[in-house]
Amino acid sequence: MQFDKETLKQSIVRHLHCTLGTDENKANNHAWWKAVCAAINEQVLERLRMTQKTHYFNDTRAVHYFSAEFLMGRLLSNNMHNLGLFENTDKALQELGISLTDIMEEEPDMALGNGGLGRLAACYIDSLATLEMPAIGYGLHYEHGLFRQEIQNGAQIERPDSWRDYGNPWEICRPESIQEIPLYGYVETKYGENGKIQKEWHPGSIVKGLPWDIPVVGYEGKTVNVLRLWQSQSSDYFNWDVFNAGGYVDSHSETVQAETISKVLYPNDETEAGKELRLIQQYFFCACSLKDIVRRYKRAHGDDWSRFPEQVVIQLNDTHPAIAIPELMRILVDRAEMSWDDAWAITTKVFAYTNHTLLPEALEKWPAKMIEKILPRYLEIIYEINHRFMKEVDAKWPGKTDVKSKLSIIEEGNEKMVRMGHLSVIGSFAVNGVAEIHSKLVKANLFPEFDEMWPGKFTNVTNGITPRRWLKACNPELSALIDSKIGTDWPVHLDKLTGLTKLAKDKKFQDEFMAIKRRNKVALAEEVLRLTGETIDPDAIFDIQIKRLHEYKRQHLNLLHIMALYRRLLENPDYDMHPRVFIFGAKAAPGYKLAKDIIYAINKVAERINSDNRVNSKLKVVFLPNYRVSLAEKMIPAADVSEQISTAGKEASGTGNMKLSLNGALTIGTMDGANIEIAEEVGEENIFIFGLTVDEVNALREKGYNPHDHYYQNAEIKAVLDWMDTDYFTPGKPGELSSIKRSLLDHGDSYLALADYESYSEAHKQVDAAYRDKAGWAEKAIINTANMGKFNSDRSIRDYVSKIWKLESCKVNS
Ligand code: GP0
Repeated sequence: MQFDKETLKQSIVRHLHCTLGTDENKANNHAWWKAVCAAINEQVLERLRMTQKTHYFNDTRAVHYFSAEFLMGRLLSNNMHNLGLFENTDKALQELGISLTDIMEEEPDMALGNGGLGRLAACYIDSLATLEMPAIGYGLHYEHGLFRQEIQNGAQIERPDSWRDYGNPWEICRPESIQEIPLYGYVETKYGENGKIQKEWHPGSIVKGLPWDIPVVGYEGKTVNVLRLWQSQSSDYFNWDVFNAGGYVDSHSETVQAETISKVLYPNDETEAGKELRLIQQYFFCACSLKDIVRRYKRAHGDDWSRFPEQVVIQLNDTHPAIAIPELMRILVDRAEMSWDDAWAITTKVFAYTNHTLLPEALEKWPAKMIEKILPRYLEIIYEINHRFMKEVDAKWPGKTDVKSKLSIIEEGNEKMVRMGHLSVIGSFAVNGVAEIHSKLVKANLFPEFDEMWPGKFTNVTNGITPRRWLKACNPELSALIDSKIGTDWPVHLDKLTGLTKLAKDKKFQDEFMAIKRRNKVALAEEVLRLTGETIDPDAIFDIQIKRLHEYKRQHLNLLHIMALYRRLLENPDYDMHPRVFIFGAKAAPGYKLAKDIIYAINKVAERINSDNRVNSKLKVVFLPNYRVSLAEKMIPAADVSEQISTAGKEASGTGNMKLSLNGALTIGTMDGANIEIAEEVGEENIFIFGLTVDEVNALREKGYNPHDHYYQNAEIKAVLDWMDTDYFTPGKPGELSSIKRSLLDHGDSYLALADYESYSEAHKQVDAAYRDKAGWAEKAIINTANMGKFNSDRSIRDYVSKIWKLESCKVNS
């Protein structure tokens, strides 16, 4: 049953009356939004039911995507597009006198993730449903997602995010599938008949896991999979005073209360806090999910475990769910009373692991003591896994204790630590990095001996993004233009965008393409005015850097260059540059001092520049508060320039780089992560590459890097850094920006910002020159869009399916 305009109209009004208890005259936008969601949900839930029935009857092999984060954003627009109901809903609402654009703004983002890793999971479940793969996402139903960012006097303030305060129309509560999860306590060793040792865990407490299902609608609405998120049952209050005082998450009580487990997402991206509650969160959702999987498997296969690895593959999104490996061992050995070897044979056919970073501070380690306290039986199992693994290492490298201690799951030292990366590699049948270069570095630098032990276990799957959300839904005008030129099936066959290549030099097409870009810029300018009070010129170059705030991502390199431009303009009012607006969006982890200082500095520099009428016809800077998926959807279609400027070797892949290029922005970037593959696809003439390569970075470090050399040799660098010590940007408060200077000089500039500065500045001159050639720029922008086919997340999923999961798609009957 396809909904036409009339049916939709009736359904929306019926829901307004019968679900929302209001009517057309009284309803505000929020009520209209809910009524529209309810109307769309009729289709969603029908397809969900059909999908589940089909998968059940076909007893399909399925992938289970375990992730501590799913950064879903808003779902209404996405679901309408994927069901092909967008236009009819729009028309139906028009006839009711309601603006669809306005009511879509009512939807809070589901911000159950920090950044790239969480958004990747969201794109992947979209592609899995689109490709009609039997798949389920498993994660945590955080009551509070990533904090809402406010900017007060230039500084980031964290406010709690309450995405469910007025209910979430997309989630279905499933109390019939509650799981009970043990914690704490002790292990009893028993001797059964014929001396067989049996372990029994006597838990100190039990928590309940309540599942919420979010339907995941594939494109064209054939398959609707689910994302199942676990809530620990809560009743208690959450102490917001502790939250705001910077204590943020952890309660001071000795044992974590059941209800706090799923209260809040840890806001640290690419760092590990080592907090007990975080470990419990990981364990909690893995244990609930595995029980759920086992229950479903047993329903079909009873106690015959032999087919388990044929039916179940579990993808670990980073090491956050690695505790699932010993959990499956516990189920098989302690519960199903299987021999260790049989259990291990099954386990190592079930798990596969994706590595997302090489940053040492992001590689998870847990104190063995902590695991012992919370999960006593798991520590024993981890020791046993390690013990047997050490024998293998010894067989391969006899007597080499250094290799053993390097590879051991247990890091010896003052405090014994459990290395979750090692556990993941050892317990998985496949390990992948997320871009070509990153996967090479994973093998060569992070896990070389593991690669030697198990040739072929390591592989690459380059990340991707869903073109449904990141082009079709967020850039409707460009999508319509593309439809008119190459047909309408590009959202599932993104390679077809190459059909635009032949139009790249076509004057009329260039004009249409750039006119759309300009209208998107006008729309963003309005948003900027609304959010910051700043007026920006749509004819300026919109130069955008959007991502988490991290030293390795080098927002401060961008800032140094902005300050340098400002200085050039002050020294020479005729300094020749096309007007440029630098636009930032970034959240900093609440405890990451320097990251917050950089946000503050960007805002202070922005204030000074924007209010300086000597320069602000040519230069402006805006920092948009509370960067999140729904804001990204407005910024990306309006970008001319995409800043992807991480230190080579540090950004595993990047995915914002793909989104921006797909929408016709040109990248200024280093040879890092997927930038390298983007350059390959679009060609060197259509991207601005600068800076040290991975090899050059290593060579420089080898030789000994001294940032002071750049400070003394480059007058502009010196002037700009010294400027930070004055009160020019912070009147009456000199030194407020000095921490950045100190990090670059006194603390050694760990991410080589100064080493790359000159090359970056030169690349920006090329950007400026290129933009003045209107036709040349349009051609480059079109070529960028045309060549992004590779970065469709459908391609990534097909790679996972063929290289790792060995899944088959399953048609769901209409
Ligand atoms: C990697 F290790 N990433 C982590 C992490 O804790 N959080 C996170 O978002 C990111 C990488 O930084 C990335 O390069 C990558 O593309 C993404 O994971 C998905 O693989 C940022 O885009």
